[in-house]
Amino acid sequence: MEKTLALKNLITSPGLEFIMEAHNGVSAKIVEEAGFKGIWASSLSISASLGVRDNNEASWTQILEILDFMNDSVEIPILFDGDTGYGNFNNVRRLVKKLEQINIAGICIEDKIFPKTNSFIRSETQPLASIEEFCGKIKAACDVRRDKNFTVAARTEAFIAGYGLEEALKRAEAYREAGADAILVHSKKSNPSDIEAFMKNWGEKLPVIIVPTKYYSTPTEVFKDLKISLIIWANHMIRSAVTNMKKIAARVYSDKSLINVEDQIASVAELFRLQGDEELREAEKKYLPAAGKNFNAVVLAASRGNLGELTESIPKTLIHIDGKPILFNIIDNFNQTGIKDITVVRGFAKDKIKAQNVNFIDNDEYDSTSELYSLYLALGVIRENTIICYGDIVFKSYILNELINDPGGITIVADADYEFDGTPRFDYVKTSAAYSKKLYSQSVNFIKMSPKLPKEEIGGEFIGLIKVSGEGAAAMRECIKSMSGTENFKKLGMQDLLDELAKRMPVLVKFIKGSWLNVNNVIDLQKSVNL
Ligand code: SPV
Ligand code: MG
Repeated sequence: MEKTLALKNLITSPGLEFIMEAHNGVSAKIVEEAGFKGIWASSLSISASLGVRDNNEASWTQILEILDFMNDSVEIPILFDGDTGYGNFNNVRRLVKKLEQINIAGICIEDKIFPKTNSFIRSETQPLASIEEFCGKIKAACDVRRDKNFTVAARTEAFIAGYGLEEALKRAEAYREAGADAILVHSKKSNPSDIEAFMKNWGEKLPVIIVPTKYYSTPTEVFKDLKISLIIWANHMIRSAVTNMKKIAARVYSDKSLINVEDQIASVAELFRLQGDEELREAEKKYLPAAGKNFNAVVLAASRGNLGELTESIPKTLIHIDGKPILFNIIDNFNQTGIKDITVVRGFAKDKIKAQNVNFIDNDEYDSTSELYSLYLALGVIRENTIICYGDIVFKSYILNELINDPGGITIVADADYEFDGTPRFDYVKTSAAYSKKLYSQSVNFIKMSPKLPKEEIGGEFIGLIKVSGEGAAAMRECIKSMSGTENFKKLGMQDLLDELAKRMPVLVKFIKGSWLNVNNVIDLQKSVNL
Protein backbone atom coordinates (compact mmCIF):
# COMPACT_ATOMS: atom_id res chain seq x y z
CA MET A 1 0.00 0.00 0.00
CA GLU A 2 1.20 3.53 -0.70
CA LYS A 3 2.45 5.24 2.43
CA THR A 4 0.13 8.18 1.83
CA LEU A 5 -2.90 5.90 1.82
CA ALA A 6 -1.63 4.03 4.88
CA LEU A 7 -1.43 7.29 6.83
CA LYS A 8 -4.78 8.48 5.56
CA ASN A 9 -6.37 5.18 6.64
CA LEU A 10 -4.80 5.53 10.05
CA ILE A 11 -6.23 9.01 10.55
CA THR A 12 -9.67 8.30 9.13
CA SER A 13 -10.21 4.86 10.63
CA PRO A 14 -13.04 4.82 13.18
CA GLY A 15 -10.89 3.71 16.14
CA LEU A 16 -8.18 5.50 18.09
CA GLU A 17 -4.70 5.09 16.57
CA PHE A 18 -1.20 5.96 17.77
CA ILE A 19 1.99 7.17 16.16
CA MET A 20 5.37 7.61 17.77
CA GLU A 21 8.05 10.22 17.28
CA ALA A 22 11.30 9.44 15.49
CA HIS A 23 14.13 11.76 14.61
CA ASN A 24 16.51 9.76 12.42
CA GLY A 25 16.72 6.52 10.51
CA VAL A 26 17.49 4.23 13.41
CA SER A 27 14.83 5.64 15.74
CA ALA A 28 12.31 5.34 12.89
CA LYS A 29 13.27 1.70 12.48
CA ILE A 30 12.90 1.05 16.21
CA VAL A 31 9.46 2.68 16.20
CA GLU A 32 8.40 0.48 13.32
CA GLU A 33 9.74 -2.68 14.96
CA ALA A 34 7.87 -1.84 18.15
CA GLY A 35 4.68 -2.20 16.11
CA PHE A 36 3.62 1.39 15.43
CA LYS A 37 1.76 1.95 12.20
CA GLY A 38 3.08 5.46 11.66
CA ILE A 39 5.79 7.92 12.64
CA TRP A 40 5.67 11.53 13.80
CA ALA A 41 8.71 13.35 12.45
CA SER A 42 8.79 15.78 15.36
CA SER A 43 10.39 19.20 14.97
CA LEU A 44 11.34 19.19 18.65
CA SER A 45 12.98 15.77 18.51
CA ILE A 46 14.79 16.29 15.23
CA SER A 47 16.16 19.66 16.28
CA ALA A 48 17.11 18.30 19.72
CA SER A 49 18.93 15.39 18.11
CA LEU A 50 20.83 17.92 16.01
CA GLY A 51 21.66 19.94 19.13
CA VAL A 52 19.75 23.04 17.98
CA ARG A 53 16.60 24.73 19.25
CA ASP A 54 13.09 24.02 18.06
CA ASN A 55 13.00 27.50 16.53
CA ASN A 56 13.54 26.66 12.88
CA GLU A 57 17.28 26.84 13.45
CA ALA A 58 17.82 23.78 11.25
CA SER A 59 16.91 24.75 7.71
CA TRP A 60 14.08 22.99 5.95
CA THR A 61 16.43 21.35 3.48
CA GLN A 62 18.51 19.97 6.36
CA ILE A 63 15.32 18.52 7.83
CA LEU A 64 14.41 17.05 4.43
CA GLU A 65 17.65 15.09 4.40
CA ILE A 66 16.80 13.56 7.75
CA LEU A 67 13.28 12.73 6.61
CA ASP A 68 14.75 11.03 3.58
CA PHE A 69 16.87 8.75 5.77
CA MET A 70 13.91 8.07 8.04
CA ASN A 71 11.65 7.19 5.17
CA ASP A 72 14.26 4.91 3.63
CA SER A 73 14.58 2.91 6.82
CA VAL A 74 10.90 2.05 7.28
CA GLU A 75 7.82 0.79 5.49
CA ILE A 76 5.35 2.69 7.67
CA PRO A 77 4.20 6.22 6.78
CA ILE A 78 5.68 9.40 8.21
CA LEU A 79 3.63 12.45 9.20
CA PHE A 80 5.99 15.41 9.07
CA ASP A 81 5.79 18.13 11.70
CA GLY A 82 6.20 20.98 9.23
CA ASP A 83 6.00 23.79 11.82
CA THR A 84 4.61 26.90 10.09
CA GLY A 85 5.68 25.69 6.66
CA TYR A 86 8.97 27.63 6.69
CA GLY A 87 7.53 30.83 5.27
CA ASN A 88 4.37 31.79 3.45
CA PHE A 89 2.07 29.81 1.15
CA ASN A 90 4.76 29.68 -1.50
CA ASN A 91 7.30 28.04 0.82
CA VAL A 92 4.60 25.56 1.82
CA ARG A 93 4.03 24.66 -1.84
CA ARG A 94 7.68 23.96 -2.43
CA LEU A 95 7.93 22.02 0.83
CA VAL A 96 4.99 19.77 -0.03
CA LYS A 97 6.41 19.12 -3.48
CA LYS A 98 9.73 18.04 -2.02
CA LEU A 99 8.07 15.94 0.71
CA GLU A 100 6.14 14.01 -1.89
CA GLN A 101 9.35 13.41 -3.82
CA ILE A 102 10.88 11.66 -0.81
CA ASN A 103 7.74 9.69 -0.05
CA ILE A 104 6.66 11.45 3.14
CA ALA A 105 2.99 10.65 3.67
CA GLY A 106 1.70 13.91 5.09
CA ILE A 107 2.44 17.24 6.68
CA CYS A 108 1.08 19.02 9.71
CA ILE A 109 1.35 22.80 9.68
CA GLU A 110 0.63 25.07 12.64
CA ASP A 111 -0.94 28.51 12.80
CA LYS A 112 2.03 30.41 14.21
CA ILE A 113 4.55 32.76 12.58
CA PHE A 114 7.92 31.77 11.10
CA PRO A 115 10.32 31.34 12.86
CA LYS A 116 8.24 29.55 15.44
CA THR A 117 9.11 28.54 19.00
CA ASN A 118 8.22 25.23 20.62
CA SER A 119 4.69 25.28 22.05
CA PHE A 120 5.86 24.73 25.60
CA ILE A 121 8.30 27.64 25.72
CA ARG A 122 7.03 31.19 26.43
CA SER A 123 3.88 30.09 24.73
CA GLU A 124 1.72 33.09 25.49
CA THR A 125 4.11 35.46 23.79
CA GLN A 126 3.91 33.54 20.53
CA PRO A 127 1.72 35.27 17.99
CA LEU A 128 -0.76 33.28 15.93
CA ALA A 129 -1.00 33.66 12.17
CA SER A 130 -4.12 35.34 10.85
CA ILE A 131 -6.80 32.85 9.94
CA GLU A 132 -6.85 34.05 6.32
CA GLU A 133 -3.12 33.77 5.88
CA PHE A 134 -3.03 30.28 7.40
CA CYS A 135 -6.00 29.12 5.30
CA GLY A 136 -4.03 30.23 2.24
CA LYS A 137 -1.23 27.88 3.27
CA ILE A 138 -3.62 24.97 3.71
CA LYS A 139 -5.19 25.59 0.33
CA ALA A 140 -1.77 25.89 -1.30
CA ALA A 141 -0.64 22.61 0.28
CA CYS A 142 -3.78 20.81 -0.88
CA ASP A 143 -3.58 22.26 -4.39
CA VAL A 144 0.06 21.45 -4.94
CA ARG A 145 0.01 17.83 -3.72
CA ARG A 146 0.04 15.37 -6.59
CA ASP A 147 -1.29 12.51 -4.51
CA LYS A 148 -4.71 13.27 -3.07
CA ASN A 149 -3.99 10.86 -0.22
CA PHE A 150 -1.08 13.00 0.97
CA THR A 151 -2.36 14.25 4.33
CA VAL A 152 -2.52 17.95 5.07
CA ALA A 153 -3.22 18.35 8.79
CA ALA A 154 -3.86 21.79 10.26
CA ARG A 155 -2.74 22.45 13.81
CA THR A 156 -4.20 25.17 15.92
CA GLU A 157 -2.17 26.69 18.68
CA ALA A 158 -5.14 28.69 19.98
CA PHE A 159 -5.06 27.04 23.42
CA ILE A 160 -1.25 27.20 23.56
CA ALA A 161 -1.22 30.94 22.87
CA GLY A 162 -3.74 31.56 25.62
CA TYR A 163 -6.93 31.94 23.60
CA GLY A 164 -9.97 29.95 24.59
CA LEU A 165 -12.23 27.34 23.16
CA GLU A 166 -14.07 29.75 20.90
CA GLU A 167 -10.93 30.75 19.02
CA ALA A 168 -9.83 27.14 18.73
CA LEU A 169 -13.18 26.11 17.25
CA LYS A 170 -13.31 29.09 14.91
CA ARG A 171 -9.87 28.30 13.57
CA ALA A 172 -10.49 24.58 13.25
CA GLU A 173 -13.64 25.24 11.26
CA ALA A 174 -11.85 27.69 8.95
CA TYR A 175 -9.06 25.19 8.37
CA ARG A 176 -11.61 22.46 7.62
CA GLU A 177 -13.22 24.71 5.03
CA ALA A 178 -9.80 25.47 3.53
CA GLY A 179 -9.38 21.75 2.85
CA ALA A 180 -7.47 20.29 5.81
CA ASP A 181 -7.76 16.50 6.20
CA ALA A 182 -7.45 16.58 9.99
CA ILE A 183 -7.18 19.05 12.86
CA LEU A 184 -4.44 18.85 15.45
CA VAL A 185 -5.48 20.56 18.66
CA HIS A 186 -2.60 21.24 20.97
CA SER A 187 -2.81 21.96 24.70
CA LYS A 188 -0.21 22.73 27.35
CA LYS A 189 -2.42 21.92 30.32
CA SER A 190 -1.61 18.99 32.58
CA ASN A 191 -5.20 17.80 32.29
CA PRO A 192 -7.24 17.11 29.16
CA SER A 193 -9.84 19.84 29.78
CA ASP A 194 -8.97 21.84 26.61
CA ILE A 195 -9.27 18.71 24.52
CA GLU A 196 -12.51 17.61 26.20
CA ALA A 197 -14.08 21.01 25.64
CA PHE A 198 -12.97 21.05 22.03
CA MET A 199 -14.23 17.56 21.25
CA LYS A 200 -17.62 18.15 22.84
CA ASN A 201 -18.19 21.10 20.52
CA TRP A 202 -16.41 19.86 17.44
CA GLY A 203 -18.30 16.64 16.99
CA GLU A 204 -16.88 14.53 14.21
CA LYS A 205 -16.48 17.11 11.47
CA LEU A 206 -12.89 16.08 10.76
CA PRO A 207 -10.53 13.61 12.45
CA VAL A 208 -8.79 15.13 15.47
CA ILE A 209 -5.17 14.55 16.42
CA ILE A 210 -3.74 15.27 19.87
CA VAL A 211 -0.32 15.40 21.51
CA PRO A 212 -0.72 14.48 25.18
CA THR A 213 2.84 15.37 26.25
CA LYS A 214 1.68 17.55 29.15
CA TYR A 215 -1.53 15.70 30.06
CA TYR A 216 0.22 12.33 29.81
CA SER A 217 -1.42 10.93 32.95
CA THR A 218 -4.85 10.95 31.32
CA PRO A 219 -5.99 7.36 30.72
CA THR A 220 -6.05 6.54 27.03
CA GLU A 221 -9.67 5.39 27.46
CA VAL A 222 -10.64 9.03 27.96
CA PHE A 223 -9.32 9.95 24.50
CA LYS A 224 -11.03 6.96 23.01
CA ASP A 225 -14.35 8.01 24.49
CA LEU A 226 -13.79 11.53 23.18
CA LYS A 227 -13.48 10.02 19.70
CA ILE A 228 -9.97 11.29 19.11
CA SER A 229 -8.61 9.77 15.89
CA LEU A 230 -4.87 9.84 16.41
CA ILE A 231 -2.55 10.25 19.38
CA ILE A 232 1.00 11.43 18.83
CA TRP A 233 3.60 10.36 21.39
CA ALA A 234 5.71 13.30 20.36
CA ASN A 235 9.16 13.19 21.95
CA HIS A 236 9.64 9.96 23.86
CA MET A 237 12.30 8.36 21.71
CA ILE A 238 14.66 11.31 21.96
CA ARG A 239 13.99 11.71 25.68
CA SER A 240 14.74 8.06 26.38
CA ALA A 241 17.91 8.30 24.27
CA VAL A 242 19.05 11.38 26.21
CA THR A 243 18.49 9.66 29.57
CA ASN A 244 20.50 6.63 28.52
CA MET A 245 23.26 8.52 26.77
CA LYS A 246 23.79 10.67 29.86
CA LYS A 247 23.92 7.64 32.11
CA ILE A 248 26.39 5.76 29.92
CA ALA A 249 28.61 8.77 29.21
CA ALA A 250 28.90 9.54 32.93
CA ARG A 251 29.70 5.96 33.79
CA VAL A 252 32.36 5.49 31.13
CA TYR A 253 33.87 8.85 32.02
CA SER A 254 34.18 8.04 35.70
CA ASP A 255 35.23 4.39 35.25
CA LYS A 256 37.67 5.08 32.41
CA SER A 257 36.52 1.65 31.27
CA LEU A 258 33.69 0.01 29.37
CA ILE A 259 33.36 -2.91 31.73
CA ASN A 260 30.27 -1.68 33.54
CA VAL A 261 28.29 -0.52 30.54
CA GLU A 262 28.72 -3.27 27.98
CA ASP A 263 25.76 -5.26 29.27
CA GLN A 264 23.51 -2.22 29.46
CA ILE A 265 23.67 -1.10 25.86
CA ALA A 266 22.77 -2.54 22.49
CA SER A 267 25.43 -4.81 21.04
CA VAL A 268 27.18 -3.84 17.84
CA ALA A 269 25.53 -6.90 16.31
CA GLU A 270 22.18 -5.30 17.12
CA LEU A 271 23.27 -2.13 15.33
CA PHE A 272 24.24 -4.18 12.29
CA ARG A 273 20.82 -5.85 12.39
CA LEU A 274 19.00 -2.51 12.62
CA GLN A 275 21.09 -1.23 9.74
CA GLY A 276 19.97 -4.17 7.62
CA ASP A 277 23.30 -5.91 7.21
CA GLU A 278 21.58 -9.24 6.57
CA GLU A 279 19.99 -7.85 3.43
CA LEU A 280 23.36 -6.64 2.20
CA ARG A 281 24.90 -10.06 2.75
CA GLU A 282 22.22 -11.62 0.59
CA ALA A 283 22.51 -8.89 -2.03
CA GLU A 284 26.27 -9.35 -2.22
CA LYS A 285 25.76 -13.01 -3.00
CA LYS A 286 23.40 -12.01 -5.78
CA TYR A 287 25.16 -9.02 -7.33
CA LEU A 288 28.88 -8.94 -6.56
CA PRO A 289 31.17 -10.38 -9.18
CA ALA A 290 31.74 -13.71 -7.60
CA ALA A 291 34.17 -15.80 -9.49
CA GLY A 292 34.66 -17.59 -6.20
CA LYS A 293 31.00 -18.15 -5.47
CA ASN A 294 31.40 -21.91 -5.71
CA PHE A 295 34.67 -21.97 -3.84
CA ASN A 296 35.50 -22.34 -0.20
CA ALA A 297 38.82 -21.60 1.43
CA VAL A 298 41.08 -23.07 4.07
CA VAL A 299 43.61 -20.77 5.74
CA LEU A 300 46.49 -22.52 7.47
CA ALA A 301 47.30 -20.22 10.36
CA ALA A 302 48.35 -22.52 13.18
CA SER A 303 52.04 -21.75 13.43
CA ARG A 304 53.54 -19.15 15.66
CA GLY A 305 56.33 -17.97 13.38
CA ASN A 306 59.78 -17.11 14.62
CA LEU A 307 59.54 -13.39 14.63
CA GLY A 308 60.81 -12.72 18.13
CA GLU A 309 58.88 -10.10 20.02
CA LEU A 310 56.32 -9.75 17.28
CA THR A 311 55.06 -13.27 17.84
CA GLU A 312 55.61 -13.47 21.55
CA SER A 313 51.89 -13.51 22.30
CA ILE A 314 50.22 -13.52 18.89
CA PRO A 315 50.62 -15.84 15.92
CA LYS A 316 52.15 -14.38 12.80
CA THR A 317 48.78 -14.37 11.06
CA LEU A 318 47.78 -11.53 13.40
CA ILE A 319 50.75 -9.31 12.61
CA HIS A 320 49.49 -6.06 11.08
CA ILE A 321 50.21 -5.26 7.48
CA ASP A 322 48.57 -2.32 5.78
CA GLY A 323 46.84 -1.40 9.01
CA LYS A 324 45.20 -4.75 9.74
CA PRO A 325 46.13 -8.30 10.67
CA ILE A 326 47.37 -10.49 7.83
CA LEU A 327 44.46 -12.84 8.43
CA PHE A 328 41.96 -10.04 7.84
CA ASN A 329 43.76 -9.09 4.62
CA ILE A 330 43.33 -12.68 3.51
CA ILE A 331 39.66 -12.86 4.53
CA ASP A 332 38.92 -9.55 2.77
CA ASN A 333 40.58 -10.86 -0.36
CA PHE A 334 38.45 -13.98 -0.29
CA ASN A 335 35.27 -12.04 0.36
CA GLN A 336 35.99 -9.67 -2.49
CA THR A 337 36.34 -12.59 -4.82
CA GLY A 338 33.03 -14.00 -3.62
CA ILE A 339 34.46 -16.68 -1.34
CA LYS A 340 32.39 -16.54 1.84
CA ASP A 341 32.91 -20.04 3.20
CA ILE A 342 36.23 -19.74 4.99
CA THR A 343 37.82 -22.13 7.48
CA VAL A 344 40.84 -21.07 9.50
CA VAL A 345 43.09 -23.68 11.10
CA ARG A 346 44.54 -22.04 14.18
CA GLY A 347 46.95 -23.27 16.79
CA PHE A 348 49.32 -20.95 18.62
CA ALA A 349 47.39 -18.38 20.71
CA LYS A 350 44.20 -19.65 19.14
CA ASP A 351 41.98 -17.63 21.48
CA LYS A 352 43.39 -14.45 19.98
CA ILE A 353 42.20 -15.42 16.51
CA LYS A 354 38.67 -14.18 16.17
CA ALA A 355 36.80 -13.22 13.03
CA GLN A 356 33.17 -13.03 12.06
CA ASN A 357 31.62 -15.45 9.61
CA VAL A 358 34.64 -17.75 9.65
CA ASN A 359 34.82 -21.38 10.81
CA PHE A 360 37.69 -22.53 12.97
CA ILE A 361 39.56 -25.81 13.30
CA ASP A 362 42.23 -26.15 15.98
CA ASN A 363 45.63 -27.73 15.50
CA ASP A 364 46.78 -28.04 19.08
CA GLU A 365 49.98 -29.74 17.93
CA TYR A 366 51.03 -26.61 16.04
CA ASP A 367 54.42 -26.68 17.73
CA SER A 368 55.52 -30.02 16.35
CA THR A 369 53.62 -30.20 13.05
CA SER A 370 53.66 -28.33 9.74
CA GLU A 371 51.07 -26.89 7.35
CA LEU A 372 50.38 -30.37 5.98
CA TYR A 373 49.12 -31.60 9.32
CA SER A 374 46.89 -28.54 9.65
CA LEU A 375 45.52 -29.30 6.21
CA TYR A 376 44.94 -32.90 7.25
CA LEU A 377 42.80 -31.64 10.15
CA ALA A 378 40.80 -29.65 7.59
CA LEU A 379 40.34 -32.63 5.25
CA GLY A 380 36.57 -32.41 5.64
CA VAL A 381 36.46 -28.96 4.08
CA ILE A 382 38.50 -29.80 1.00
CA ARG A 383 35.47 -29.95 -1.21
CA GLU A 384 34.65 -29.63 -4.88
CA ASN A 385 36.43 -26.29 -5.32
CA THR A 386 38.76 -25.22 -2.56
CA ILE A 387 41.50 -22.63 -2.17
CA ILE A 388 44.21 -23.48 0.34
CA CYS A 389 46.14 -20.51 1.64
CA TYR A 390 48.98 -20.04 4.09
CA GLY A 391 48.05 -17.75 6.94
CA ASP A 392 51.17 -15.62 6.71
CA ILE A 393 50.92 -14.16 3.23
CA VAL A 394 49.33 -11.07 1.77
CA PHE A 395 48.66 -10.95 -1.93
CA LYS A 396 46.84 -8.89 -4.51
CA SER A 397 43.33 -10.09 -5.25
CA TYR A 398 43.96 -10.56 -8.98
CA ILE A 399 46.07 -13.59 -8.08
CA LEU A 400 43.05 -15.19 -6.48
CA ASN A 401 40.87 -14.37 -9.47
CA GLU A 402 43.33 -15.94 -11.85
CA LEU A 403 43.69 -18.99 -9.69
CA ILE A 404 39.95 -19.52 -9.48
CA ASN A 405 39.66 -19.29 -13.24
CA ASP A 406 42.56 -21.62 -13.89
CA PRO A 407 41.28 -24.80 -15.53
CA GLY A 408 43.66 -27.13 -13.69
CA GLY A 409 42.50 -29.69 -11.15
CA ILE A 410 45.38 -28.72 -8.87
CA THR A 411 47.15 -25.42 -9.39
CA ILE A 412 49.69 -23.73 -7.18
CA VAL A 413 50.98 -20.18 -7.43
CA ALA A 414 54.70 -19.45 -7.71
CA ASP A 415 56.55 -16.16 -7.87
CA ALA A 416 58.95 -16.10 -10.81
CA ASP A 417 60.56 -13.01 -9.28
CA TYR A 418 61.91 -14.91 -6.28
CA GLU A 419 65.11 -13.86 -4.63
CA PHE A 420 67.78 -16.52 -4.46
CA ASP A 421 70.21 -15.81 -1.67
CA GLY A 422 71.77 -19.25 -1.56
CA THR A 423 69.74 -20.36 1.49
CA PRO A 424 67.93 -23.62 0.84
CA ARG A 425 64.16 -23.05 0.98
CA PHE A 426 61.35 -25.50 1.05
CA ASP A 427 59.23 -23.52 -1.32
CA TYR A 428 61.47 -23.46 -4.39
CA VAL A 429 59.68 -25.06 -7.28
CA LYS A 430 60.93 -26.82 -10.38
CA THR A 431 58.58 -26.55 -13.33
CA SER A 432 58.31 -27.90 -16.89
CA ALA A 433 59.09 -24.45 -18.33
CA ALA A 434 60.61 -21.32 -16.93
CA TYR A 435 58.52 -18.19 -16.68
CA SER A 436 58.32 -16.16 -19.85
CA LYS A 437 55.99 -13.42 -21.00
CA LYS A 438 54.42 -15.89 -23.39
CA LEU A 439 53.32 -17.92 -20.42
CA TYR A 440 51.37 -15.06 -18.94
CA SER A 441 48.10 -16.37 -17.52
CA GLN A 442 48.89 -19.93 -18.56
CA SER A 443 50.12 -22.66 -16.30
CA VAL A 444 53.08 -24.98 -16.56
CA ASN A 445 53.60 -28.37 -14.99
CA PHE A 446 54.93 -28.75 -11.49
CA ILE A 447 57.83 -31.13 -11.24
CA LYS A 448 59.22 -30.84 -7.75
CA MET A 449 59.36 -28.68 -4.70
CA SER A 450 62.54 -28.98 -2.71
CA PRO A 451 65.11 -27.00 -0.74
CA LYS A 452 67.80 -28.94 -2.58
CA LEU A 453 67.09 -27.54 -6.03
CA PRO A 454 70.12 -25.98 -7.67
CA LYS A 455 69.57 -22.38 -8.74
CA GLU A 456 69.28 -23.17 -12.42
CA GLU A 457 66.40 -25.57 -11.75
CA ILE A 458 64.34 -23.18 -9.69
CA GLY A 459 61.40 -21.82 -11.68
CA GLY A 460 59.85 -19.85 -8.87
CA GLU A 461 58.94 -19.68 -5.22
CA PHE A 462 55.69 -21.25 -4.03
CA ILE A 463 53.74 -18.45 -2.34
CA GLY A 464 51.38 -20.58 -0.29
CA LEU A 465 48.27 -20.61 -2.49
CA ILE A 466 46.78 -23.78 -3.94
CA LYS A 467 43.57 -24.37 -5.81
CA VAL A 468 41.93 -27.78 -6.06
CA SER A 469 38.91 -28.45 -8.27
CA GLY A 470 36.91 -31.53 -9.16
CA GLU A 471 39.16 -34.56 -9.47
CA GLY A 472 42.03 -32.48 -8.10
CA ALA A 473 40.11 -32.07 -4.85
CA ALA A 474 39.37 -35.79 -4.68
CA ALA A 475 43.01 -36.64 -5.45
CA MET A 476 44.23 -34.30 -2.73
CA ARG A 477 41.89 -35.82 -0.16
CA GLU A 478 42.97 -39.35 -1.12
CA CYS A 479 46.62 -38.42 -1.11
CA ILE A 480 46.50 -36.80 2.33
CA LYS A 481 44.54 -39.75 3.68
CA SER A 482 47.03 -42.27 2.43
CA MET A 483 50.01 -40.21 3.61
CA SER A 484 48.44 -39.85 7.04
CA GLY A 485 48.99 -43.59 7.54
CA THR A 486 52.77 -43.22 7.37
CA GLU A 487 54.70 -43.17 10.57
CA ASN A 488 56.38 -39.81 10.19
CA PHE A 489 53.31 -38.06 8.77
CA LYS A 490 53.35 -35.30 11.37
CA LYS A 491 56.83 -34.35 10.26
CA LEU A 492 55.97 -34.07 6.57
CA GLY A 493 55.50 -30.73 4.82
CA MET A 494 53.56 -29.27 1.95
CA GLN A 495 56.41 -30.11 -0.47
CA ASP A 496 55.91 -33.79 0.35
CA LEU A 497 52.24 -33.56 -0.43
CA LEU A 498 52.81 -31.76 -3.73
CA ASP A 499 55.52 -34.19 -4.79
CA GLU A 500 53.24 -37.10 -3.98
CA LEU A 501 50.29 -35.50 -5.76
CA ALA A 502 52.35 -34.87 -8.88
CA LYS A 503 52.87 -38.63 -9.14
CA ARG A 504 49.12 -39.14 -9.29
CA MET A 505 47.93 -36.33 -11.56
CA PRO A 506 49.23 -33.18 -13.22
CA VAL A 507 49.85 -30.39 -10.76
CA LEU A 508 50.04 -27.00 -12.46
CA VAL A 509 52.02 -23.92 -11.55
CA LYS A 510 50.74 -20.45 -12.21
CA PHE A 511 53.48 -17.84 -12.33
CA ILE A 512 53.19 -14.39 -10.91
CA LYS A 513 55.78 -11.68 -10.54
CA GLY A 514 55.71 -9.98 -7.14
CA SER A 515 52.35 -8.73 -5.85
CA TRP A 516 52.60 -10.73 -2.67
CA LEU A 517 54.50 -10.81 0.57
CA ASN A 518 55.17 -13.34 3.23
CA VAL A 519 56.22 -12.44 6.70
CA ASN A 520 58.47 -15.35 7.48
CA ASN A 521 61.40 -13.24 8.29
CA VAL A 522 62.04 -9.83 9.64
CA ILE A 523 63.47 -8.63 6.36
CA ASP A 524 60.08 -9.12 4.75
CA LEU A 525 58.50 -7.33 7.66
CA GLN A 526 60.71 -4.35 7.14
CA LYS A 527 59.57 -4.17 3.55
CA SER A 528 55.94 -3.98 4.60
CA VAL A 529 54.19 -0.81 5.59
CA ASN A 530 52.24 0.38 8.64
CA LEU A 531 53.34 -2.32 11.03
C1 SPV B 1 6.83 18.33 18.15
O1 SPV B 1 6.89 17.16 18.50
O2 SPV B 1 7.79 18.94 17.66
C2 SPV B 1 5.60 19.08 18.31
C3 SPV B 1 4.79 18.83 19.47
O3 SPV B 1 5.38 19.96 17.54
S1 SPV B 1 5.32 19.93 20.68
O4 SPV B 1 6.70 19.74 20.93
O5 SPV B 1 4.49 19.63 21.82
O6 SPV B 1 5.05 21.28 20.20
MG1 MG C 1 7.01 20.62 16.52
